[in-house]
Amino acid sequence: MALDSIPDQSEVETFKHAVLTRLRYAVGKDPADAYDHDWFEAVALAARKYQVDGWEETTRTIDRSQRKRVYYLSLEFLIGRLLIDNLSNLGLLEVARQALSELGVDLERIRLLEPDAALGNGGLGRLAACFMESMATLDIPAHGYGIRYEHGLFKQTVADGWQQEHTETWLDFGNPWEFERPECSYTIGFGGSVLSEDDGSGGQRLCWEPLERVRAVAYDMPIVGWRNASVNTLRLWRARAEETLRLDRFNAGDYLGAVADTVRAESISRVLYPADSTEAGQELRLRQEYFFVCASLQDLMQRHLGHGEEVHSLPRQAAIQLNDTHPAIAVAELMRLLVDERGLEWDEAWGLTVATLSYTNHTLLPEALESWPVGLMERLLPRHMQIIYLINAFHIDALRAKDIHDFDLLRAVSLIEEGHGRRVRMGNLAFLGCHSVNGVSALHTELMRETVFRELHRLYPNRISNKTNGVTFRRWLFQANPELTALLVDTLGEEVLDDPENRLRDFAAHAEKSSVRQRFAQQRRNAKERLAQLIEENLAIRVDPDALFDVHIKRIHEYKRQLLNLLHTVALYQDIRNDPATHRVPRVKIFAGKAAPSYQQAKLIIKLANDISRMVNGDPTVRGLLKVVFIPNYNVSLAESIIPAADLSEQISTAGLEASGTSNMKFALNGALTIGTLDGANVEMCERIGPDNMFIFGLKAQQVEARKRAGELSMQHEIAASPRLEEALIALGTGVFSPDDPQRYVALVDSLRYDDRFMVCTDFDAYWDAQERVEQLWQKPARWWKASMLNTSRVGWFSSDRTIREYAEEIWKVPPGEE
Ligand code: 26V
Repeated sequence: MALDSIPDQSEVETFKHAVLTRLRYAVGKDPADAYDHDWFEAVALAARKYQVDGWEETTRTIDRSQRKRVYYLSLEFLIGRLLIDNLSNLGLLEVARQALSELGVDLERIRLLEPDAALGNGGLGRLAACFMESMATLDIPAHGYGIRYEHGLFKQTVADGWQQEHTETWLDFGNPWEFERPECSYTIGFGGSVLSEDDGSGGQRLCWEPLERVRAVAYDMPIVGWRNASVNTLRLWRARAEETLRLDRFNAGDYLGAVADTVRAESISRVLYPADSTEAGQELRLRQEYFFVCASLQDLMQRHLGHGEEVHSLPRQAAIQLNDTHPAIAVAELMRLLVDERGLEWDEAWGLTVATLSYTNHTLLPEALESWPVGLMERLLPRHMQIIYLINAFHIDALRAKDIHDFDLLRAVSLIEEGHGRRVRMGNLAFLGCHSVNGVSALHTELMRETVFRELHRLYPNRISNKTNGVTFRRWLFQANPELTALLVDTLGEEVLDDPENRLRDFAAHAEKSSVRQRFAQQRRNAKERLAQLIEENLAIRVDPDALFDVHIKRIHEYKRQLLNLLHTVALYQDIRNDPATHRVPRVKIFAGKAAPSYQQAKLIIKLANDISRMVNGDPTVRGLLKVVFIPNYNVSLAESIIPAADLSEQISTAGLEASGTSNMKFALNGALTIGTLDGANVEMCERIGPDNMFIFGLKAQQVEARKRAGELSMQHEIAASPRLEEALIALGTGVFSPDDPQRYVALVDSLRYDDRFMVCTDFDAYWDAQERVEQLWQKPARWWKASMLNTSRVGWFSSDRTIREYAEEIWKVPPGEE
């Protein structure tokens, strides 16, 4: 069925009945008194019924077939809203729309009442959510495991230009998609000591006696694949105290003390860590990591053994993927389960562990690589620390046995970082304990081999492979952009919905037809009008939908170079002021993104965007030519509104630093042209889309490295050679955009002049020139729209279905089901 085809009336009646029954018996409301939110809940519960039917079937089929299962362990799942996702994958979208309209309810209105589930920070968490959907679509028996945070990523508001953080409360009205499973819970230990006990056959066995115990309770969310393929499970753990109320203390009048243990235990699943990882040095973060790993391994082991399998067949029946190093403690935990609890010999346990686990790396930035102080590990996870020492000793001994004595090499591959304060390197632990280690784009994988894992790669040359990221087209094209989807269906046939990876290619031929180009341009125009409306409602700023929408949306990080874009904005502003007559391309610069609460420089960048916005938008000389907006509270839903409305996608990280990027793919899929560096997946996008249909600029990764090696990098030379850049820096540094506090950007400008770790000044002129090329092409609409359509047509390969097929075949050895 096409997305907008006319639904069968009997299905509509059935759905209507399902909604009304749930409204009455689950929500407890009569249609006459129901609020919009009551309707939302009733519709979600009705949709859930269809999910559950498929869920039971999937579970039965997998149990019967004894197929190998995939376990995706991730501290983050950035899910977003699920109503349209679920209805659409169930093939019920139009049925629901019609049923509700016959009940006098507007699906468009109630869908906005669903909170945006933000159990993740950015790309890594969103990738996990796309993967879950693709695995269900491809009939791969998979479980996602994570934490059911009570509070997701903070809500961002902007007050006087500064980011403010507010607690996110997605569970306030309950979560209609989840099933609490109180019967499925496990004990998680912390602290205590390691005892040696008799193993019953004359030997000794080490046994961990934790001091503190917390319960992990399962909450399941069904994940339904496209066309109702499989329904898999996302199992999220909630921390509960073993004993919720200490009655003795309560009766003695100590009301706080009575619940103190509960508060401590339950804090583990209270809130998502908002830094992409720098400040995650806290003990609580390590507790979160171990908590969900321990619960997940117990759970999957119980399933494995429950099916009559024995422990030795684990790698044949289970593939466990570690999403970054956050779950890397799984290496030590699985060893502990096998050796201490099941009595296996070390070597055998090690073989099983390595064969079962695999690890994905998502960043090479040194400050983002996880390591834990040995002291903290010893206190919180004493047995794991011993196991890590043992792994390290066996590993180093094996190297010495191979006559490898090079001190620098041994130091580099050790699990323990010696220095001021010894630390456990989680990246090295994951590398050694997994049979497969992968990067997320070709360039990133190459850099993994050359930098962070250089020495380990020399020792294990077959371990690292590449799996370039992808995105689910169901959410990022069909749901986010129904109008473009309808155009694709009209021109390419319905098959495009089932096989966009291949079918989209045929859209290229249509790029030659002016009638199709016009329709393509029209759907963009409509999306831009809707975004303009959203901007006006939120910010009281009017933008012209005919202007070029130049969009930079992602987490705020220095390496992502929002500053480069802002400097361009300032230079463009000054250029227009100097000579408004020569400027012919009206532009709207659109920014959105959150800064980690403790990342001062990122917060200052947000303030700068807002300062520039206020100044530029209030200046009548540039009116009609330049507008700047910062849209607060970037999240999945906002991305779904912005991306279809973008003409230009900003992917301008310092080359070598963005592991992949995934919004780059979403933009191109929706036909935005990319202005970008040869970084992350941009490189592979360029190979497929063609350099004529993108605006590539700037230093390449190797050039960035060469410049860094050259040392003593003063930017004076670049700045002196670029009067435009100099002028922009002077304007910032002298308070032109911050008259209330002229000093505000002095330090920031100095860091660009004298340090410029991210090569903003170096790349400035090249970026300026690339932006000029953008304007030239924009002034030739036929060529612009052709390039835009070619983007949509040529990005099929960046589907997460393709990525998942590669993981399944090459890492997990799980064949996809019947598609
Ligand atoms: C963490 C940190 C923490 C310290 C400051 C700098 C910094 C920069 C990045 C990160 C991200 C950690 C992991 C992560 O989210 N990586 C993202 O993963 C995406 C999915 O593979 C990928 O597309 C993004 O390029 C990558 O940044």
